[in-house]
Amino acid sequence: MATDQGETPLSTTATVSIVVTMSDNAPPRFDKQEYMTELLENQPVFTNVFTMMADCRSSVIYTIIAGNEKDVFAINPNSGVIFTKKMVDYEMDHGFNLTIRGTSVIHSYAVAYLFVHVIDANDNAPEFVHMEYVGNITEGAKVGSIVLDGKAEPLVVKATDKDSSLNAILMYEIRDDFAKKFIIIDPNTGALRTAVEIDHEVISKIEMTVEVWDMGKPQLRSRSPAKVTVYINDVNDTPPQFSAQSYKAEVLLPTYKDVIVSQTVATDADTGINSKLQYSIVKGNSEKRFRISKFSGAVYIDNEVDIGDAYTLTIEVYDGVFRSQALLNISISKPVQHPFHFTQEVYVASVHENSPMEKTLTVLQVADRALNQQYTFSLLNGQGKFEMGRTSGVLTTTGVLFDREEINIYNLVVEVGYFCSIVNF
Ligand SMILES: [Ca+2]
Ligand SMILES: [Ca+2]
Ligand SMILES: [Ca+2]
Ligand SMILES: [Ca+2]
Repeated sequence: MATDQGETPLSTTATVSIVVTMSDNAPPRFDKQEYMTELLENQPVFTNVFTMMADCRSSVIYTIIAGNEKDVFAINPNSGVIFTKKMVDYEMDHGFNLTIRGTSVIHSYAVAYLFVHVIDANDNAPEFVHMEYVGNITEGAKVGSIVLDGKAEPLVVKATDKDSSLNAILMYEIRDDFAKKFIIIDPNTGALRTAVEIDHEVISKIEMTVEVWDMGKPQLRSRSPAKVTVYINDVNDTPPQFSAQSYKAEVLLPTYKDVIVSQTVATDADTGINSKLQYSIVKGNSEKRFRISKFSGAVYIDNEVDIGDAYTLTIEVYDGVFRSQALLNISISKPVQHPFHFTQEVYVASVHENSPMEKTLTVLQVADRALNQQYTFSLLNGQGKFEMGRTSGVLTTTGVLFDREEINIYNLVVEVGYFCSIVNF
C-alpha cells in the first residue's frame, strides 16, 4: 500500500530452478530414432561400425533385435559398439537396416534403427562378355563406317564389371598399333569404326586384341584381352587382266578339231565371285575356225577344213562387271621337212568301253633315230581321256570311262620334237 511518507514497499523475488531428472524407472532413451553410418566392403572382421548410446539412470544392455539375419554384425552389450563378424561384400549387400534395443536393468527398453550403407570398393576386374568377336566392313567404305557383326548389327565389344559407379565405368582400347591405323574403338561403348578407307585387295582381314579398364582406384583391367577379327568384304572393283596384251600361236598343218592353239590367261585381284572369269572370242572368228574354253581360256581348233594362213582373234575376259581384251595372232604353217618321222603315219589302237583301268594303247616311235637325240612327244588333243609319255612315246588311257554310244572313234594328234644332248669326249 502506498503512503504519503513515500514508503517503499519491501519485496524480493526468487528463482526456482527445477531440474527434471530421469526417474529411476524411466526407460533408456536414444537421442534419435534413426542413425546412419557407412562401411567399406571387404573390411576385416571386428571392424567397428558404430556406437549406440542410450541415456538411462541405470546401465543399459544393447542387443540387435532385427536386420542381422546374415549374422554380419555383433554389438557389445555394455558399450553399444557395433562391429563386424563377417566380411561385407557390396556386390551381395548394399546395406543393412539394424534394429537395436537398449534395455535397462528393470527391463524397460527403447528401440532405435541403424542403417549401415555399404560402400563399394573396386574389387572386381572387368570381364569381356565374349573372348572373341568377329565383324566385317565393306572395302572402300567411307572413313568412320561402323563395323558390323554377322547379323549386320553394329559390332560392339562388351565387358561387364560387378562393381558400381566409377569402379564399373569401362574404357576400351585396341592394343595393336597396326590395327589402330585401320580401326578405332569407342573407348566408352566398345563400338568399332574405320579409321581409313580399306582396300580388300591390300588387306582382307584385321586382327586385334582389345583391352578393357575400369575407372576405379586402383584401375583394374580384364585378366585377358578379347580377340577381334574384322574381315574386309570384297567388292568387284578390279577388272581382270590378261597376262599379255597380245599372244602369238603357231599351228602346224595338218591339224584337227580340238587341237589346242593357245592358252590365254587372265587374273583378277578380287576374290570369290568377283574374280570368276569367263572367256570368249569377240572378234576375228567369223569363219568359226576356233573355239575358246569359257572358263579356262584355252583356244582350240574347231574346224580345220581349208583353214587359212593367219587369224587375229580378239579374246575377251569378263568378271561379271568388267571386261578386258587381248589379241591372239595365229599363224597356220605347213610343217617344215624334219630329218626324222614317225615309224607310222597312222597308229590304230582300240579300247574297251566302261573300263576304269589305265591301259597302254600303243607306243609311238621315231624312225631314223639319231644318236644323242632326245625326242619329246606331246598330245595335241584328247586330253583328259588320253595321256602321252613325254619321252617314251607311250599312249595310255587315264581310266576315265569310254562310252561307245557317245563317241566310237577318237583321232588323236601327236607332235614330236627333239633336242640334242651334247656329249663331251
Ligand atoms: Ca566392389
Ligand atoms: Ca571394377
Ligand atoms: Ca575388290
Ligand atoms: Ca574383279
